Amino acid sequence: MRTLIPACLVLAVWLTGLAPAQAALSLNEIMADPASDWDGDGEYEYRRDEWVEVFNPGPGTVELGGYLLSDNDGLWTYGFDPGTTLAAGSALVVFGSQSLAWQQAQGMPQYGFRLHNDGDTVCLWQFVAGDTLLADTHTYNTHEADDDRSTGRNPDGTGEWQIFDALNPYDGTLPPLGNGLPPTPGLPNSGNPPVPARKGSWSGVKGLFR
Ligand SMILES: [Ca+2]
Ligand SMILES: [Ca+2]
Ligand SMILES: [Ca+2]
Repeated sequence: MRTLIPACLVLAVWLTGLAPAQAALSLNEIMADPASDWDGDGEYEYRRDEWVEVFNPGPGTVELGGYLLSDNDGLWTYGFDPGTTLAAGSALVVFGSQSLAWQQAQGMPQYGFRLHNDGDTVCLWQFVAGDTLLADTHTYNTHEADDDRSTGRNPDGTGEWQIFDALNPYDGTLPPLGNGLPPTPGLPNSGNPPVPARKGSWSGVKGLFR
């Protein structure tokens, strides 16, 4: 577990000779440049409040043991607990604070997700039957990683990547474009109403789902 890996796409080609495997779990939403207390620990911190969300598109429940996240520089950033399950149509968020705690428990250097604000790649791996498969990967651009903008799939799990920019609208022309929807850590990305405020807090966004 302590072994560093090369850039994930290179390793994926080496391991499988293929593009990302057809897996039961997808990367679904990424908050690379948080400006709010997203993990709810009472304070903003640029590493602890980053987050990565995965989604199970179905049809069955997925056992998350054996799935790991890495960054593109060769560092494992989080391993899902064996025995954890995710129902079809459900999303699960992992905050930077959880990544730091997991790395500490593994005796690894504690960098968290290291989601660079000038663009980066996130990789989702699956260990299965002695093989390491790249389940999903997403490379985002600088404009996707600005204060409290997330980048995510719409529809969930299988859709194209868009910017969820309700808290910090993107009015440029580079793809992907903003969709005016709020970031939704731990909740499906689709089907939530646009948020009119230009800048807001996560507590304000959460209020929309009560
Ligand atoms: Ca926080
Ligand atoms: Ca960041
Ligand atoms: Ca979401």
